[in-house]
Amino acid sequence: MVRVTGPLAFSVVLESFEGSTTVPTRPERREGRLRVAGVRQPLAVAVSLWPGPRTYTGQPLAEIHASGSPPLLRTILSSLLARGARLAEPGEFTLRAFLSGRIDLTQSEAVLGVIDAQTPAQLDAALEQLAGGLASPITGLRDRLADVLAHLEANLDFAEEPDVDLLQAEALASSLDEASTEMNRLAGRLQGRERSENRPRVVLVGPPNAGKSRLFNALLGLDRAIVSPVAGTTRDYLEARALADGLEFDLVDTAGLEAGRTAIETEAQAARGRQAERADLLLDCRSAGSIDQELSTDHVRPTLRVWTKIDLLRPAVRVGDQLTSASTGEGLDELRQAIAATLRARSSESDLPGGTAARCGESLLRAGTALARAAETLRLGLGDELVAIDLRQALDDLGRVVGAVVTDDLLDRIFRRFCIGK
Ligand SMILES: Nc1nc2c(ncn2[C@@H]2O[C@H](COP(=O)(O)OP(=O)(O)OP(=O)(O)O)[C@@H](O)[C@H]2O)c(=O)[nH]1
Ligand SMILES: [Mg+2]
Repeated sequence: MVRVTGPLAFSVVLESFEGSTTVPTRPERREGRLRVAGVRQPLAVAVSLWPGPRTYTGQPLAEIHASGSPPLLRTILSSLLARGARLAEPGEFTLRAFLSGRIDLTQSEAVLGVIDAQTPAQLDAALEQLAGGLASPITGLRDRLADVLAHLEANLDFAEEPDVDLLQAEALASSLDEASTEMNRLAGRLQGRERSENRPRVVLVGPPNAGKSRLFNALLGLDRAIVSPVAGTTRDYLEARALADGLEFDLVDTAGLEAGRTAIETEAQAARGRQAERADLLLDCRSAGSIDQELSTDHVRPTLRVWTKIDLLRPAVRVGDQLTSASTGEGLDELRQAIAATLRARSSESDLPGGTAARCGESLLRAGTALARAAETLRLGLGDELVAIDLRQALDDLGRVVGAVVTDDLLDRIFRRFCIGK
């Protein structure tokens, strides 16, 4: 299939089409033959034609469907090129969709998110963003802010009028505070999603000798980590890609939780702490085989409690506890299911395509700060001019998120990550 878009798309395609060559006014599919240089027989093809502006790019769009073979594709392409078409740049279709106002910048990135999605959860998140999940609250807020700003600026133009009165000021200040909180919340959703790889991280933690490394190996089905009866075997952390219920994630083994006595141990503990902080999910391992396992760690990250070595002793369990034995394999499938279910539940509420996260986090935070400052200025009665400055700043930052304010450099950075034809 070859796609052609642009003001001249129809004439370029229909020029050598043997069949109806009238310019369509509605979407149409036509069967016919295409004359191409270098092929003696005209090719049997189907041509689909969509007049603008209700197309992906906002411009007329044509598709040529032919039987697939690389030399045939090359021939069709070169005859289209000879007739005045040119090859699209990476992401150019989506760029045109953005430039014609069909989609906003967060939706353009969502297209990339859909293409790059590795898991159903990432696909869900990207599709939600494509449907305007991030853009609509921001666009709504920009509209409200623009109204407030217009109001303030009208007041400024009539200098003899008093500043916004006190009651009005308080109402306005609290709605700005609300908006500021909303922006910080959105920025929070973006945080931690900036890693270039979108795989979630699942980190094994727990006391020394709890059986973390052996569980790590068992979940991977490989002997990667060193396992031994000596407490404190694992020093550095180990990381490997794992799969649970169709969901890919990075599994991380860490040093047992204890106070470091030597420099190496202290470093191992620091590394464990850093890994735990970055985790999307912690597997807190306790050995069912030993009695001093009451160690409670109040984890900041979502956690599954995992009993290990249940072949040795059955522990008293609480709801949600996972029972496993790396030695008999018992409970491993259930643990995989639980990992996948937890990651899916979490990511559908917090995941956003990584590209958007990296680009917009800063702007949202800046907008949040500007709005909070504007509210403060209003309350202190420091004058409408100062409030207006902060509102303009916030509008600008929010405009960057949805692409109402863009620079060529930004467009280049986003769209060159696409492949050609998207
Ligand atoms: N019977 C039994 N033994 C286990 C099981 N899992 C681990 N072990 C044993 O428990 C000991 C400690 O296992 P490791 O996996 O090295 O423990 P760890 O938590 O990684 O320990 P550190 O790296 O020192 O923090 C080893 O002797 C393992 O063979 C299990 O499911 N059943
Ligand atoms: Mg270990």
